[in-house]
Amino acid sequence: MRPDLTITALRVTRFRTVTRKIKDSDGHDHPCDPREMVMALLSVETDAGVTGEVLCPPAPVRDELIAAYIRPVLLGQNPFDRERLWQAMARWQRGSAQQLSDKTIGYVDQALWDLAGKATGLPVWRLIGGARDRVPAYGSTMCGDDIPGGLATPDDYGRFAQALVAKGYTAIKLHTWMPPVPGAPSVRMDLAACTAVREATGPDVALMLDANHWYSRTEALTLGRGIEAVDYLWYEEPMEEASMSSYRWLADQLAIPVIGPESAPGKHFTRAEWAASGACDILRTGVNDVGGITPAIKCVHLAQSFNIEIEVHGGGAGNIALVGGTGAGRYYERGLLHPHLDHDEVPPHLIANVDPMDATGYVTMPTAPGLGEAINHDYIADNQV
Ligand code: LLH
Ligand code: MG
Repeated sequence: MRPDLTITALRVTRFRTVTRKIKDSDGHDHPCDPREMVMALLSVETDAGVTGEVLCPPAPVRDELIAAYIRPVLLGQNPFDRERLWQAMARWQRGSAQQLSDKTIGYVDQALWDLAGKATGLPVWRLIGGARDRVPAYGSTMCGDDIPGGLATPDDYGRFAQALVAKGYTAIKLHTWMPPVPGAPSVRMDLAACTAVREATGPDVALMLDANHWYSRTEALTLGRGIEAVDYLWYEEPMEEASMSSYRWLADQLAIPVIGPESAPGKHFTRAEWAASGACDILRTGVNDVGGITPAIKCVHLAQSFNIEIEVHGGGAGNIALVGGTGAGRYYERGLLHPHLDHDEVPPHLIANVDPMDATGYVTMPTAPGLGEAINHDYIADNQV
């Protein structure tokens, strides 16, 4: 491998693919009949013929952003200088009046990590640090709905939890009902679902709750005390995360670990504030939340330095590399799952999924160089938009 590769081009390929998920008016995913959607493949090309790639939604890699902010930073540079390039992109965010989002720089960063892995012949999790080659997964449900046989009642959650345990999951996280689902949110319904799942799984399955993100302090406290009583492992995002003092108020009163922040902006800086102020008992990061793998590693090292546990939000190749590379998290978040969906169904733009789980509930780190995403390039070429 040459140590002096040069980035020669950035390419965004938009393509049609098929999905079985649809967002409601608040942005939560639910199942639907197969439908067409557009995705993007961001490619970072080099003079050595090695290309870094990441799959992403089209909006964060739209042409005007790539032309104005990303090409000027990356072209002609050494792709191994990920830290320097990430800092240059992050500084430009302020100058761009926030046009350049954490999502955009996060996808570029993941493509650079993929490139480094492919250039060195190493999977990214090993390049990061090779902390572990497999990780237990938790089944992370979709948010509640009003779909018959879906996640419409506490009993639906109980039945689905039993099905997940039968598949091998040793841990399950509920996302309960959130607006615009009729009747949502409801502390009473959330508690009923959490209790139904505990009764359905028995005492040995680890259970977590990610509730409506808009409860008041007192509602969040009532719900937290309720799930403490049925032995839940952690309590996630029941309130607006911009209100850090609300989380400190909550964490001070509950025995169950409060986890966060997930959706709050501010990268590793925000995570440092939460750790320092006692707003959470377990930190949270995610490569698509904090601006890529590079800052997500900083979050993990921050948590380790404070002796605070940290969990990684969301699945996908970048997050797998982070949990494998750093050892962050008791679990890998596998989802979002629903009784009407098969998480293991391979979409047409892939040859295989990146996170197959074995019967004991473990996901094994990919062995292919780079992020390990098995991209079906022929399909993408045939379905360009
Ligand atoms: O509100 C939602 O749709 C979910 O909470 C979603 O954001 C999910 O990714 C999550 O929070 N996982 O932990
Ligand atoms: Mg969450």
